Amino acid sequence: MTQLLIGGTWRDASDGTTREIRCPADGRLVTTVPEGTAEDSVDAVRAARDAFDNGPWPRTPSPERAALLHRLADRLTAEKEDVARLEAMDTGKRMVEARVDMDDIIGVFRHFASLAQADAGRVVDPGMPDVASRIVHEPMGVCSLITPWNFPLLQTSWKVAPALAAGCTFILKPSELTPSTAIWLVRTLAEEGLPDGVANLVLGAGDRVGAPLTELPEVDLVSFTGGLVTGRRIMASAAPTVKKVALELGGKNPNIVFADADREAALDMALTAIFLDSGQVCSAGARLIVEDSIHDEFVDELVARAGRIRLGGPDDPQAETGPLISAAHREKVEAYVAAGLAEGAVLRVGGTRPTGEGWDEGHWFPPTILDGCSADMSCVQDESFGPVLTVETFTGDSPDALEEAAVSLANDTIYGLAGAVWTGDAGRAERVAARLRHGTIWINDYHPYVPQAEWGGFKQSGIGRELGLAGLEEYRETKHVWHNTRPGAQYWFPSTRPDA
Ligand code: TXE
Repeated sequence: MTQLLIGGTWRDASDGTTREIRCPADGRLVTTVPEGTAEDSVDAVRAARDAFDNGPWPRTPSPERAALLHRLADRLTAEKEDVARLEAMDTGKRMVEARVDMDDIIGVFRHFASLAQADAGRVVDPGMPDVASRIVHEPMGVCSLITPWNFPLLQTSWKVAPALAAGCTFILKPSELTPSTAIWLVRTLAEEGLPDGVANLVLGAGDRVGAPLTELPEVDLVSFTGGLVTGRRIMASAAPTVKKVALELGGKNPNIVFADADREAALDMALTAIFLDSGQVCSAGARLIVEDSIHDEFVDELVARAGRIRLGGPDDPQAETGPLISAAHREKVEAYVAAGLAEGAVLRVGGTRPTGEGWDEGHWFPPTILDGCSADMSCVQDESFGPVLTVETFTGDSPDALEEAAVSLANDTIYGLAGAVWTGDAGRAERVAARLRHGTIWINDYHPYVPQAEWGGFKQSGIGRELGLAGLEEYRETKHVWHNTRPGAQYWFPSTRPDA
């Protein structure tokens, strides 16, 4: 079933428009889906509102909500290969990576199932004998969940799992480029007994279907993962009705390597940091900030290894990373590289798309390294979201000055999602980690995350946190209940006394 799901009914777009989904690796037709309209979004919001106000889900006991999340995780475990294939076809990523994503998603659903009963509230001591006072957490309400194309089902699970655990209803709008696993998800939730109207699915481009999801007063929360420019627009459109907004807007993440680091580990992970999933990762280590004394040796080896990374599609057993998501995105990455070169960066490897048979049908771009960069260049400040690494160096005439130089480069960005520091000196590692203004810091590692730990950005990388316990709290309202157990008139206005 490839349709919209609104209030428990599967249907086509109200104006009958459809969109072809093509695999970014080779252009093959994957599926055809409805391209929704603003009218469809309005209907979906109303359905979610009705399910929240009048339906059973917000009042379903938390163990039952947890059980449903576990059943979803069971279904994904059983259907892992099929769902991974849907993801690989929509994104062009290798099956190997899509399978890893599925394992992560199963973990996310189980994590929020385990939290559904967590932190139910607390008793407050009001300091008065005849008052019972308590804090309770209630579901936030109707949530618009807007997700991107790089890890489609994974990023969706970071929103859907806590929304359901908390007792919310939602409208899910996946990226128009990668809708297939979102369709699987809402269908499977319905099959597992989620009441009608709790999970609604609207497909389509943001400028067609987005406005009602971010503007209508019936929506209580908008949770968005995507680009900074779209994030700003969504925040502005949610402002007039004072919705809660949760935003994850990517980053320009520093990867600091001191000369005393384990050289082989730092080299290997510098490659993974930026070239995993062809750089289409919000936490990609796109800025290598390397101590000047090891720059030449370190970057020469990095360039040699980057040039050996093999590109290939979902089923290519030799492939080590996949294509970019779309022709438009590749053009953006190419323009970003061109701007870097115009500003004086030195191209060390990559930089031009492969051409010829087997390449022309896909959106390929090779691992690329721009050396000789400085913090005032646009290629160092702007997110490319592609396989492009910029290299900066730091030096200092004392250990403190060295650390200061590294930290000040790493914090010289409007973003603040993630970053890493590589050093053999544990004290230095902790000092630098403490000063980095980023939401996740890896010490002598890059990229691992677990659903138990919060994820999100400082500065313009976003607002709020996903995963961890905070990732559940985003979907809950806090209410104070005050119960006077011995009520009596107090006559604040003396003239209103009956005997006055
Ligand atoms: O993302 P958009 P795009 C960054 C990356 C990339 C840039 C643009 O730098 O190059 O963003 O990518 C929906 N109302 N990231 O254009 O526009 C859209 O349909 C409501 C970082 O693909 O942010 C999709 O579902 N929704 C990132 C989602 O927003 C709207 C992941 C993301 O699309 C909308 C992806 C509107 N007005 C890109 N306009 C990360 N943080 O990981 C668009 N959308």
